[in-house]
Amino acid sequence: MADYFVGAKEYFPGISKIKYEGPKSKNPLAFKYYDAEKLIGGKTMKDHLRFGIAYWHSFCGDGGDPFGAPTHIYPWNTDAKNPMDAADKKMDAAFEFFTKIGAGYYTFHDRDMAPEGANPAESEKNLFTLTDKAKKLQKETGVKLLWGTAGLSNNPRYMNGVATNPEFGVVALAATQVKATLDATIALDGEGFTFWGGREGYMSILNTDIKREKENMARFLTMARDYGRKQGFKGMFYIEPKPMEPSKHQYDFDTDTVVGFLRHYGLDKDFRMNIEANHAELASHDFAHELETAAAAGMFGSIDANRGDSMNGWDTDQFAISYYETTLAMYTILKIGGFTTGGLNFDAKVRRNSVDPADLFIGHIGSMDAFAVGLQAAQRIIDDGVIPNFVKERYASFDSGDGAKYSKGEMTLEQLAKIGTDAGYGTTGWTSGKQEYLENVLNGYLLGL
Ligand code: XUL
Ligand code: CO
Repeated sequence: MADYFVGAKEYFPGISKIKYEGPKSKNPLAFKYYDAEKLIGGKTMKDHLRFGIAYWHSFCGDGGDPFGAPTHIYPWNTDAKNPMDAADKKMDAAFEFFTKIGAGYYTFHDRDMAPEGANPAESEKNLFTLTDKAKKLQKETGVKLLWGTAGLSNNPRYMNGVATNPEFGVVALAATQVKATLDATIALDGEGFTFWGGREGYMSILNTDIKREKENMARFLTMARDYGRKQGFKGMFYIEPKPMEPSKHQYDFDTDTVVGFLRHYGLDKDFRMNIEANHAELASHDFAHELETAAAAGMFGSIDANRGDSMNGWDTDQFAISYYETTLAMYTILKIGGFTTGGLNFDAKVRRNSVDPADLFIGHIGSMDAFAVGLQAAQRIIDDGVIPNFVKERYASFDSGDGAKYSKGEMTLEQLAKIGTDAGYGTTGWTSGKQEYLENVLNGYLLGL
């Protein structure tokens, strides 16, 4: 698409549509590796990576931190007559950005898009006004909605929890937001709907009934699922695991915890994981571990692409730039046949002191390039076959003979023990895991070898 802006005003003047210029380019506002139409394993990079832009960080995050005032002063706010006017202008800026950066998708919270009103009906009206505008802009630009979500962490009424709040009235107010945001997501042909439960957890066991809170949470999610399906929502529901922050103990701790919860309450057909790299790290997991765990459970859905800081214990939401991490992430995605409803949503923000409007582009460009590098390296892993074949071979003793019988469940513990007794100790088990070798092979792929 040609250079483009959607409203009365251009919000990122001097920046045109970001182009692929190749690895030798020194232009900070050009892609070095992300070449949207380039085919990797028979599919374009664009279709593999399904990039999404997070409305909240990119157009709402003000750079403020617990120690200092906002540093990101946006013209769509300073030029506005009132909050609805600001929301309208912000959406012009958002679609200008989506189009110029060349991302096919975006994601939003209800409150990112439209301000809360004086009562639930007014909040809903505000959201639907902006939804109508988004629908029009999606049609004009071809940008699509990856997922919507209700912003249920910010308002003080949620300080004791959302669906897990001990006060029924709060749960009912949360329902007004989830219902309206589902309606908006459906109207915008969203491919997913996410629940991130930052307030679904607790701070003190002394005032908390865990059993009751989890049951209430499952009930709430079931109602949301049923309402969405009744309204014709065909997309995927996602849970985004995170172990802590802002609550001390969050119920959606990590993928395995959430998989167990969803299966226990019969929600596993409609819900999948939205895995965030920085959240994995907070749960003491690698990003790749969370992705592989979700894939192994058949419940991988989407990705919130970012990175943390291994020396910090909080969610720094930085742009993912490590080729090592993007390669392992894309390897998992390729192994399971690619994204279906999901994509790579940049749940990432520029730093407090990154105050040039161009920095928002540069942050996204770097991470889009990093995933493009990761995609190509992951394809090399698959094409070369050394790593996947090593893994397959490592478990080969379960593919034939007694091992195969064991795998099929055709053996008792007595029969299994007899095989062990007959074989004796010998050197059984003395097989190298070859980790160093495999790490070296992987490094070769990262260098394009
Ligand atoms: C918070 C987080 C959220 C969700 C959407 O850590 O990741 O931005 O992605 O609510
Ligand atoms: Co996230």
